Amino acid sequence: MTRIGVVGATGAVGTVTLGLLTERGFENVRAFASSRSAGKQVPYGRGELRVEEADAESLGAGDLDLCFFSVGTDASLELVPHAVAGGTVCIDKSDAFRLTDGVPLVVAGVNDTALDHDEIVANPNCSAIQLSCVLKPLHDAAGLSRVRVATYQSMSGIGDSGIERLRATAPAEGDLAMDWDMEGDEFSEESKLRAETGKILDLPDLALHAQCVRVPVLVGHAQAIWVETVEQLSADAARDALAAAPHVGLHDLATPKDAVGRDEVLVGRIRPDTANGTGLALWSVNDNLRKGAALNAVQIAEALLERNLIPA
Ligand code: 2RA
Repeated sequence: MTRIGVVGATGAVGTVTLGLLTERGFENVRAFASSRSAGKQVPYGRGELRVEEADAESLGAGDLDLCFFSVGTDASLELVPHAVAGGTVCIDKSDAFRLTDGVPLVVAGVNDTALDHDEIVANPNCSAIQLSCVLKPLHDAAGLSRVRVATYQSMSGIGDSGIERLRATAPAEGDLAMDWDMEGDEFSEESKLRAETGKILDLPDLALHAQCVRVPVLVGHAQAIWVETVEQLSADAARDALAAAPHVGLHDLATPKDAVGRDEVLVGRIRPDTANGTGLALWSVNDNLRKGAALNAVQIAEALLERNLIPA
């Protein structure tokens, strides 16, 4: 039975990860978190797990086959190498290793073939997961030449602090925000979206421009997407390609609420781009805590199991 650790078990993504592992019947699961949360109990199945402190000793002990890390970049940089040294395959949800050469950056259903690794597998940024699920079938159908995307990202993308902040805000006081670090002319989120999507789709030179905004919504990221393709792609052909794609659901006029608790990336409003005779415009929404984070990580684990890269 696969011995699994969930590190960051008390946070928003860790909580969803535990729920998904319960639903899928994983039985040998341990919960880890920082010293602040060690000793707490978290629900698991019909019972509870006692949260253990995540440190070099506990994670490096060699008694875990697989570990999910839903902690920040610094904590991942510190802790993941200890787990790897103990022989544990680590699925890391921070951006610590995503662009590291040799570390697969995987969206289940999009580039599972990259899973040839037995140490670290990186889970992409929630926005890159959502976008890749939409772009992959379009690329397979007609070849992508240019992509523009405007994001509307929910407060849970920040983590627990974002959720608490929105809950404490009166509805009439909600505002847009741009809360990412600047990297030159862009937010780090915008350059991540280009670099990670390029790595996932194996299109390192993909021309992609992103404009990211935070919206006062609790869960569910939305994206307005404009694509140009090498070969002409009609809206009907794009709709057919998306309907056949894994982890994508067609849904016109979907709002973040429609996506909450759902596994698929919802896509609709597929239409010609009136500003560009050869392009298409689309709209997508996704539960950023599920396919955008925890669900994708659990699907990576299932793909590792299928490939016998971790013990069943
Ligand atoms: C955000 N993509 O929403 C990030 C979260 N991981 O800011």
